[in-house]
Amino acid sequence: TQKVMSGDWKEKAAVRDQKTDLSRWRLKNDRGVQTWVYLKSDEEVQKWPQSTADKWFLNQDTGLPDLPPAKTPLDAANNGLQFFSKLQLEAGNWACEYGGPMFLLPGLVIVWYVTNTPIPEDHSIEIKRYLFARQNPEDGGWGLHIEGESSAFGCAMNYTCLRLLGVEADDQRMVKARKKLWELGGALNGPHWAKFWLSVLGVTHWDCVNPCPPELWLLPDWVPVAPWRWWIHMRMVFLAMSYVYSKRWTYPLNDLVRSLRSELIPETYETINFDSRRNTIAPTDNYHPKTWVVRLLFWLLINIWFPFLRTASIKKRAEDHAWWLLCAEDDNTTYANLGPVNGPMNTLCAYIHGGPDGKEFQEHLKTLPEFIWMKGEGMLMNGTNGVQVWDTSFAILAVHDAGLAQDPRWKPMLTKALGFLEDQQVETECRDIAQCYRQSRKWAWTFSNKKQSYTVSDCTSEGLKSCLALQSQPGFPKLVSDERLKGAVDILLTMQNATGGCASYEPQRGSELLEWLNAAEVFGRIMVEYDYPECTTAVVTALRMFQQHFPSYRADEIRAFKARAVDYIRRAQRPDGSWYGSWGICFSYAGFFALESLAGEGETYATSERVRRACEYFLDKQMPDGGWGETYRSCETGVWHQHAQSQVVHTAWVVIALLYAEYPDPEPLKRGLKIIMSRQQSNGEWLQEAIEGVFNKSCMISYPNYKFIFPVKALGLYARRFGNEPLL
Ligand code: LAN
Repeated sequence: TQKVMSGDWKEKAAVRDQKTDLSRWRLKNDRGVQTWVYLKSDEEVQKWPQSTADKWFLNQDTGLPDLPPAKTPLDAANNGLQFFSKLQLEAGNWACEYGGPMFLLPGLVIVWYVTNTPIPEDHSIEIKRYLFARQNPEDGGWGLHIEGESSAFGCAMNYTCLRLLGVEADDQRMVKARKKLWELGGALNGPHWAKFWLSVLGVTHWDCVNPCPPELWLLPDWVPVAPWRWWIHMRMVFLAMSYVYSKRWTYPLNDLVRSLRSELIPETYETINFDSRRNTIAPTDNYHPKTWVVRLLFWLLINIWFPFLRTASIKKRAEDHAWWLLCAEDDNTTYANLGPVNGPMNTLCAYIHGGPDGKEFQEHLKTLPEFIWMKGEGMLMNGTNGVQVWDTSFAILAVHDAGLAQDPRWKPMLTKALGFLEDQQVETECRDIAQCYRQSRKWAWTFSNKKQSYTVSDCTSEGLKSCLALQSQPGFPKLVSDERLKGAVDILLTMQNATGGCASYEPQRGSELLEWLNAAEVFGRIMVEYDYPECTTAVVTALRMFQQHFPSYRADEIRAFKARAVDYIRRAQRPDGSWYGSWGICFSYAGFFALESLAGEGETYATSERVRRACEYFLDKQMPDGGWGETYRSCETGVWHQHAQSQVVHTAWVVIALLYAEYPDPEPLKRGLKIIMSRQQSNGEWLQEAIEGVFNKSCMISYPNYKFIFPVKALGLYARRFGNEPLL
């Protein structure tokens, strides 16, 4: 056991693990619909060679050549693009792993398992390899995300996932994980979502799951807590959950599940009072403790509503309506669904409703693989069905802002990227848009692809800016018509909150007091949409750019929108000069957005006390090596947490922030850029450092392309302002 504790256990066990032949994996990209394929025959391998991007995703040698060493910022930007351009896919977009969250794969695997769906062996092998690779070395557990400390949620779900894929309970790594889970009190100390999934599987009993009544969908729209007002991810997860919960559907008991009961719960199953465990939760998992309000509500539902008031006919009406909404979601997204949690859950709903041969269930099975990603350390589930539109727009704008769009080396790449955005602009409205509470989507851009079809304020904005920026320059084709550009602006003009700020998918529809009903425990700020400096800035800058080209289109509305939005940005600044970031880590991310908003109104270091405060905030945080680095704890706590090492991405963000602020002294920027340049590899690449993104305050998510996009932008913007003198 001494050895087992020393870390050696992991390597030893790994020797026994199977691994597929990484040279046989290919990313298939059908106009932005991405799936990984494992080629079984040598003939297929011959016919379909691995691309440079495939190799890079799989952590294989890309074979890309060494470049002349960069001396100036623009040398470094061009070297970076030399590498990054090779990662562009045939369809014109960029792709990458979008992992980080550690609660997604288990949902997928549980759904496959309980629906008796055969899991391809290559998938099973690689998922196991990934989960073991991501096991925390100290305690053998898993957290909410790859960098997080072990939690009951992470341990219970990923342990279960491995067992369903055939790992033995006496595998040393499982023994260690179990020990950690038991220390945390076992699966009954997990959050609501763990209890939900484990009750589906039959490891726990439905009585330990806090109520999810589909009846909420029958409430009239004016009711302040009606689900249509919730943040879209919460209401879509709740929709599927409420359907399954109402059915209390459970997989028929078998030996494996019986064994899991004793592995995951340190008590005798038969003696457990499950109802008394609805609110037991490990401290590691209790990021957002439930309020007395939501506890009281649950008590009333359990003790009064379900036993005495809920008639069979109400139950049926609620389930029928939930099913109708589920079908609308499937139709409107061609089964892609909003995200990686409701996707598998809707699959289960379809199975419960129509059985294994039902059309909906079969369609879901075909679509689920679009969430899967294959990388060097194994197979994982992405946070969306890809990053296609988002990363492609950001890439275009980085080259443009760096002043390199006219460089003949990058024109073909940019033209292809523009073609991709043209192809991915959403062309149609939803069916039954009002009844399924959807935001308008015609001429919007999404985060991933047109198939998923969800309007996002900033994705539409970055898409619009990319098209405007390229199409107005000589040498680029005009692919997106004026009418379509105006259509995107029409969408943006629907996105403003009463405060002036913009949210993510929709304007805020319910009171922030709804956060009192947040019952997910592991996440913060999830119940309604909020104002975000990032999203607001994206919209403001898109409207600004649009007005330069179309000064008379809805001019008054746009002017008023911008003024109110920038005013929100001013109000959102904290007294210390910072802005809290919700989608990237953390203050460095929101800061460069906010300062871009202000710069457009002429507020810079020279003219604005507010901007000077923001600059001082960042300069205070500069590390002795000249870089910047923030840890994900900033997002959790709302206070800057210095990273032990400076980070390329954070350094780029802060340099960009200071450039937007027109900070007069180039010295601190030079020191930052030197760090970025010194970390660049001889082939132009930058290597992966700490995780970059976040959602819901507590869960981190990877943006691997940011380490190319933002350094290029920072280096180029610097050269445009201070000249392209050698820095190294
Ligand atoms: C995303 C990814 C992109 C992100 C930005 C565009 C960066 C942001 O500016 C707006 C919000 C948005 C679209 C966003 C919202 C929440 C998502 C979809 C995610 C962070 C990716 C994963 C996350 C989703 C909620 C994960 C599933 C987890 C649940 C709690 C349902």
